[in-house]
Amino acid sequence: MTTKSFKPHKWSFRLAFALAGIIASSTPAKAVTFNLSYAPGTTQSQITGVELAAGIWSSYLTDDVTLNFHFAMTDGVLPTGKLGGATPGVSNITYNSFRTAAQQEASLAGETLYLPNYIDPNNGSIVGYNRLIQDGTIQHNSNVMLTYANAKALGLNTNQLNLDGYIQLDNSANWQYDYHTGQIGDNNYDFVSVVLHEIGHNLGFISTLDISNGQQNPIDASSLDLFRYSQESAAADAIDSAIGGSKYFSVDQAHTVFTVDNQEALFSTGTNTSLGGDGEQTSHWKLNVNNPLGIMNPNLETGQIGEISAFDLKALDVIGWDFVDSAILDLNLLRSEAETRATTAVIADRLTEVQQMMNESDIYNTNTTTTTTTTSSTTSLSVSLIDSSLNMNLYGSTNNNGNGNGNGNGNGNGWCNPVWDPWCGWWQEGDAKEATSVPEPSATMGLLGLLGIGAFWKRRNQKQNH
Ligand SMILES: [Ca+2]
Ligand SMILES: [Ca+2]
Ligand SMILES: [Zn+2]
Repeated sequence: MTTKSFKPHKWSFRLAFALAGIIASSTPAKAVTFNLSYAPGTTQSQITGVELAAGIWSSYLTDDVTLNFHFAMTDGVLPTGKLGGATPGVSNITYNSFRTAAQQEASLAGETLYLPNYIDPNNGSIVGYNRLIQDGTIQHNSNVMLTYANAKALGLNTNQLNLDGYIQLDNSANWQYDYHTGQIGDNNYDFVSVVLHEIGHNLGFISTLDISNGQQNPIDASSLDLFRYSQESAAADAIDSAIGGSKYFSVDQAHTVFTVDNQEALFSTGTNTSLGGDGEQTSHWKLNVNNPLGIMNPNLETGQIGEISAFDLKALDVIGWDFVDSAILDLNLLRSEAETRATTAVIADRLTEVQQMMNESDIYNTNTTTTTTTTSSTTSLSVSLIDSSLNMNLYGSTNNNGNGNGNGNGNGNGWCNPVWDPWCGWWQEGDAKEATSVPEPSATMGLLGLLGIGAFWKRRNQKQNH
């Protein structure tokens, strides 16, 4: 009797196990693979959180690519009030390369992709795109900025070994690691939500407008910026690359605002409030505290959980990603898979590679792009390149480089030198629910370094007066 009852039990257990392997697969047949490494000191809960966030993105994105991201918890490195930062590798490619690849992908998917065009009046060929810039004029551009990951999604980056991006979260925030339960305490920040957000930037949800900050010769638009319009720019048959105003996401060449359930996809309009920016980096949806447009909302509240939305997915779709919009997330399964992967996670110090990636990118040093440079910016180009090669030590430097001005970064561990490297990355900031619901301006290190703490407080007061 004992053997008889034992055998079928063992058999059915095996069958159940085998079936589980088939039907409970949490990722689509084709999915993005994340190849993650972690700085020494990252805890197992944190690694599991990052792996869960990666697993969630893999549940949506079906591109057959492997992304190499490095993760670190940092102390006093991010600008004050920022929960996390993304530093993607970024490359500058011709608009025609991007356009050809993106159109090809869209047609394979049976979709129509509307991209802005600037047609050469002499021969009728598409040579770039028109953009409305800060001074109200139209500029013709023939290059575009893509994150390394974005380029991979389009088959334009075949480098399998290099780092594609760096993510850091602030070690001092009151983190909680319970995304899978949906329960985050009123005084805690959800760790996984912020990682999802920073991965989003690395995937290509970036804007270069904050870097240009309204200057006369703005650096080339990012792929996402190609879908940023205003009524004014639409009338001029151009994308809108100015700070301030009202900017919307359009996937039909400016005719309509992309909308889901009557909610309009609007973008944040810039950290430079003196130019009319709303105080948030342009690489985000418009801030909506209680009803965010998606994971790329600029802020996260305590107790809040961020989710990838149809808005986020559409934005990634048009810049080159393929996705399944019907993904049903089994968070408990994804979480257990993440726990398993976390036990064999790669722990490594890769800051030299991070720095190399930044050096090779076309944005982390000023004016290294192929756009026309003026005499004065050529001067700063040579200065910044010298700085890069000789003493741009972003991590663990004991030299504050004149940044010890009380803005929270004068700790000898500078994230970025605001004088030579005005652009350091994209942030997500945290807002405590019990505090004012008006967000603090997400000023960049560059602005803080150049304008000083006085300007910071002034702008903050302006915000609160609204
Ligand atoms: Ca796509
Ligand atoms: Ca793709
Ligand atoms: Zn962000």
